[in-house]
Amino acid sequence: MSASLKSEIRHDWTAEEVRHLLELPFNDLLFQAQAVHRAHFNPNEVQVSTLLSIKTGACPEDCKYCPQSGHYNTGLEKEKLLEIEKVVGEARQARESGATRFCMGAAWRNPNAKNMPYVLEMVKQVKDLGLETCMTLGMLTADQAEALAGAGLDYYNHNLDTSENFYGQIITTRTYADRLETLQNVRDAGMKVCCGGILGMGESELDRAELLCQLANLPEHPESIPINMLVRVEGTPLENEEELEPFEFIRMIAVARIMMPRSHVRLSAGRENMNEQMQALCFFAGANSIFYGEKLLTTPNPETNRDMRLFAKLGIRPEQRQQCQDEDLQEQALLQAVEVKRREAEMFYDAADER
Ligand code: SAM
Ligand code: DTB
Ligand code: SF4
Repeated sequence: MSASLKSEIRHDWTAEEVRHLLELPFNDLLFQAQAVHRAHFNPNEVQVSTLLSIKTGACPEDCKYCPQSGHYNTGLEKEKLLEIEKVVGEARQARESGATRFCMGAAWRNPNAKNMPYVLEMVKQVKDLGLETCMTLGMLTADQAEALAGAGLDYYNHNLDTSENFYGQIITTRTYADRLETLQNVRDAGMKVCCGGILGMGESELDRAELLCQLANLPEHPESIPINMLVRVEGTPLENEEELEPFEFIRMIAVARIMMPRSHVRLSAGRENMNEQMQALCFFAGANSIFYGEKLLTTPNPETNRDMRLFAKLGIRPEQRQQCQDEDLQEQALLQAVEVKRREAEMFYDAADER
């Protein structure tokens, strides 16, 4: 792979350039994305994260896509903040199934002073299991970000979701600037940033190009970029939104890969409605992370056995986490467990089971 492909990290993208990439002939775009991907990553490895909703429903924000907003009646049963032991138990199970990162999400506008000690303790105990930790709790002050970093939180997820222009049509209870401020607080506290968006909310191609520009023109590229396909949930204002053309989704993955070559691009929500061929094309376009586990936060995700079967069919292995040497032994045990699961999936591979 040429050195120039490997070294180009840019923060000066224009929407016109991004639209040009989005509109390339499909094969040219995928070829370019795969070349960039191979210059930076092992193309046969995918990082696996598991999600848990630690506080479900009754959110004061009005995000039109979200089943957890208290503004809409989606029939979701709201829950209080989960107990620490319950969260740690779920994290242990996720580790045993082969996840390397555990992401905890709360339906909050922001965490309050009463909640903070609990979430900090969750971070410490989940980290002690040898997992990478990620949280998504809404807006953070600089002090809250510092406290989470101090507890050992590796990643903070806070999505820009769409372009600045389209944002006001999706959310009215906070601004794009609020979002950017939290991202800055997370960076200043020294945590890794997980930030991406949702496609299929009725946005234009220009909105999608502008979202990618916003992400790539941040002072540092987010280490993790979740690209979510809208999960259309009954009761939300977007329940009847027209489905996004699947090739447009794959194109966005490919362009994200080209623009942010060292970041993990996550094929995020929406996999439940994607067939295996579509997911394989997303991996070819440069997606190298997934949410793994039968539930996202409140909506279904593919069964773990199905994912392992897909990995086996594609010759993909779960990526090892980056770590220091004294964690190697724990990691080896974990990888062995994943390999056993993968072999089992291979043995029980059912050629008729195609979706
Ligand atoms: N309340 C926090 C926040 O909004 O930052 C954290 C939880 S929120 C559920 C995390 C992300 O999930 C949102 O930013 C959005 O990108 C994604 N999300 C929520 N509902 C979704 C849906 N129906 N389809 C796809 N992605 C969704
Ligand atoms: C992200 O970008 N997607 C995840 C995670 N970050 C927190 C959440 C997807 C939620 C999908 C709808 C639900 O299950 O409630
Ligand atoms: Fe609340 Fe987050 Fe859902 Fe918006 S996306 S309603 S902030 S849980």
